[in-house]
Amino acid sequence: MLRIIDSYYVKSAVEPADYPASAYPEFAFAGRSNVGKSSLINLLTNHHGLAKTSGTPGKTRLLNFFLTRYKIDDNEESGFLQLTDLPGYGFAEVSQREQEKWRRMVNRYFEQRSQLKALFVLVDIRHRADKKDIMMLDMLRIRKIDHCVIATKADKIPKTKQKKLLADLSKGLGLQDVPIYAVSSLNNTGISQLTDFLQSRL
Ligand SMILES: Nc1nc2c(ncn2[C@@H]2O[C@H](COP(=O)(O)OP(=O)(O)O)[C@@H](O)[C@H]2O)c(=O)[nH]1
Ligand SMILES: [Mg+2]
Repeated sequence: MLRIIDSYYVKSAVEPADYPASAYPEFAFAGRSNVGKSSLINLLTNHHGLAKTSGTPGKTRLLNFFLTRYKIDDNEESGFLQLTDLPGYGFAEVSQREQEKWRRMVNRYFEQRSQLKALFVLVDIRHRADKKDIMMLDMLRIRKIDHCVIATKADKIPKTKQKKLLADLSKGLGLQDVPIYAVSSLNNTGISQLTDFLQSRL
């Protein structure tokens, strides 16, 4: 099992020229504002407060880069990987111009970040498949960027109902061979599915 044993915030950037130069395998987190991206990064890195979590929506408008060191238990293997917190999307009050800025920033990141291995697309397990998430997934499909979907806040739904909700979400989002996992950052459940996914893409 892969475990992240060290992590730190490197920098925030908008322009490719300002991205960190390191070429370690990189994984990015995308999703609506407030879906739980920062909480998940904190849990995954076991580093409380690494990515800021807040109830205030839409505050992060930058790409936030984190460097981490991982260890793989079974074989003493260790190495570095980068995690990137993408700016959240989907707030109604955000202007057309802001949305266009977001799209340009993220498209450039997908185009230029050659060390990008895969994306985690986060959706709230309680919500139906959403236009903005489908748009995000379309961007990934078109660019052939590997990804999985994480249904967050699974603690809000009884275990017995999760399977059906995941199947509905998968269908609604048009996932074909893309896995979807239920995760709770609050209760620390489902995280091993994420670390297994990461490990398989290193
Ligand atoms: N119940 C529950 N709340 C969560 C979970 N993950 C995040 N939250 C809450 O959702 C809000 C937004 O989380 P945050 O990580 O900042 O979302 P971000 O905007 O996507 O980075 C915060 O109030 C978190 O405490 C979870 O797994 N379960
Ligand atoms: Mg955040």
